[in-house]
Amino acid sequence: MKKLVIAAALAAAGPAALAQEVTLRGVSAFPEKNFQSAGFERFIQRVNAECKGQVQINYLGGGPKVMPTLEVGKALQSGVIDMLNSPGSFYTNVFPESDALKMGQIGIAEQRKNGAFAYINEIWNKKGNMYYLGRAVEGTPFHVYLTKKIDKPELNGLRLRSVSVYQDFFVTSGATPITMPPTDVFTALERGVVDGYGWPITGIFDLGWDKHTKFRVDPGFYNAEVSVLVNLTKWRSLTDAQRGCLEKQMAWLEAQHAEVYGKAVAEEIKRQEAAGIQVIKFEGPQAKQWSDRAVEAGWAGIIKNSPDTGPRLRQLLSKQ
Ligand code: 173
Repeated sequence: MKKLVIAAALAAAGPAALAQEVTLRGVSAFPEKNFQSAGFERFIQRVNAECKGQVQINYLGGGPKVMPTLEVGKALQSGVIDMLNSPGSFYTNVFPESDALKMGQIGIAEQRKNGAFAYINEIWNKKGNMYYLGRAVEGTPFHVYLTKKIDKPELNGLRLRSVSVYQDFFVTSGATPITMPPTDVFTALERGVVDGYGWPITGIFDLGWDKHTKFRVDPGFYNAEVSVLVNLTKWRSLTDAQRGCLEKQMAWLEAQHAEVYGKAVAEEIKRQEAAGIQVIKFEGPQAKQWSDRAVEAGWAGIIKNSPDTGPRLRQLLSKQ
């Protein structure tokens, strides 16, 4: 009798109600609990609380402990994992314009309104088999951090830890970029293999780099981007209700960005100062030269590698 009642109730509710709870395997490209993983980790907690019975995320952890940093995009594209927290700069080996997300002069809320978000998804779907679910870090500019002093906005003769984010800007400024994932930077600094590195304003304490950092160059440039992506095949296999629940929790996360990251930037600036990191601050025309060069070099690189999508990405991600 009981069985019959349940069967009738399910039949009445339609096929969606019969869908099983789905568990997604999620990975962060950054080590667990690092600044750049924290937004994603809050999102996971929220999904696992709010989407019970529909969809859950099994967090496999983050950083090279789980998989090589610069292989995360391939793992998502092929479906080895279902969900990824990563900047576009870590998966340019899937499609090079992934790096363009760092150039956003408008926030994710605006990108969702002006067509940028839809265009990003068109590219990410087609070239990466990825669904771009939303942004996990924004509002934190990148900076150059150094072990040696510079007195003009040039980087001649310096060897700097890099990834694609900084590549064109560093080369145009005269530096020699040395590509390495975040978890190799400490040893490279310790051994004097590099004279500095690129990194956002937030997070240098997570991996102990403050111990080997003497200077930060201001102003910062770009807008550090870390986003949550879902394997597209997996995304399409979910029900509307499951997708809707994930979208809803992402909206919840993004709504906190202004407050969370505004506060974090202010705190990190103070913490760097307290740690004795000196600021090399370019002002006036020198600051403009530095910032303009970053933007021009950044877009030139993206448009050269992706002439089909680069110009439209530039238009959609720039302040009008
Ligand atoms: O490794 C990096 O410097 C990088 O690409 C990045 C991007 C976003 C946030 C932090 C680091």
